[in-house]
Amino acid sequence: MAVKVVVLVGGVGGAKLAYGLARVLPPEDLTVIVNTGDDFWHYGLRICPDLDTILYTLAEVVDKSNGWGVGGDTVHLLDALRRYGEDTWFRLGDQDVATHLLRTHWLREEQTLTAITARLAAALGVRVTILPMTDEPVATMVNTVEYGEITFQEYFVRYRWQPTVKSLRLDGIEQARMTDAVCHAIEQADIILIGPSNPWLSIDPILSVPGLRTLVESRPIPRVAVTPIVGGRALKGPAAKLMVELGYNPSPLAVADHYGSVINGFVYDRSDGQLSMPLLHTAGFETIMKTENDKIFLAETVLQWIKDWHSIQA
Ligand code: FO1
Repeated sequence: MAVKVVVLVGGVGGAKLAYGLARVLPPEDLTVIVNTGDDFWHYGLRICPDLDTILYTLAEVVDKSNGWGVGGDTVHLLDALRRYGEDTWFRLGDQDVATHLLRTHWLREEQTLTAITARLAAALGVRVTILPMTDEPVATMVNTVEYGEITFQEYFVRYRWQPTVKSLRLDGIEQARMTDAVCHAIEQADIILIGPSNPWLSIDPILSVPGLRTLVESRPIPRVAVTPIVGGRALKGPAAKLMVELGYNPSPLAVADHYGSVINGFVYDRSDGQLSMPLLHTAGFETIMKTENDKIFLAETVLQWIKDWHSIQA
């Protein structure tokens, strides 16, 4: 029996688990729902960093050292912009720009982000379904001590997530609608996973799309998050620093607690010892994914563990 898996992800961290899942599941059984709160306009181009990170990772063209952008890409466009005196704080590779150009062109033709993402994925040979969390623009705004409210990419890339965060706001979230594709995928899923992405910056925007959190919570199936916090530190990026600034202890327990009734299972890193969390199925596995084999192993291990506790027959 086929097991349909939906995974909610942000960028680089979530892409690793999505990659592992894509290697162990038939493409028709995997749907990746991606945060679009990081999306922004830059030089008139619509840039969707997390969607592209997932797309390039699953297409096996991602820059492996950064985890984003296209491997081996050149930066002639950035060099030319610099000659005009521009501050090129957001690094855009030349091949990557083709993605943004085409996406922007198709958006101007009033195609949806869902349809555009499907076209880009098909062209790159990706058969797994990649879905933006919504077709409406939503922007994660970061209220900082140093610069006031700034866009996510200014916070993350321009200031290298060093500003102190006071609060977060999702601009446009009230107008965002759950797409039919996202709704259908969640309704049909046998397992819902949350990747080891930043709960506040990457997963909360997805769960905040009106109706989405309630729909996930209503599904009587395994709903399992994988920790992005190991040994009190973030696997990548600002998760632990942000947790402290928002008043949380950076621990796997705090992450599980934050997801609350969205999840009924939680995977933490085995180096954190034996953790038990009331009302949750928990397991400690090797969650740090450095190599291709690590990604495949974690995906396989998590799926097998879920099948064992939920007696789902593969
Ligand atoms: N991340 C950086 O740290 N610096 C960059 O200059 C940068 C450029 C960039 C261009 C295209 C793209 O799709 C992603 C890019 N990223 C860059 C990654 C990205 O902004 C973040 O990793 C995510 O938004 C956080 O999930």
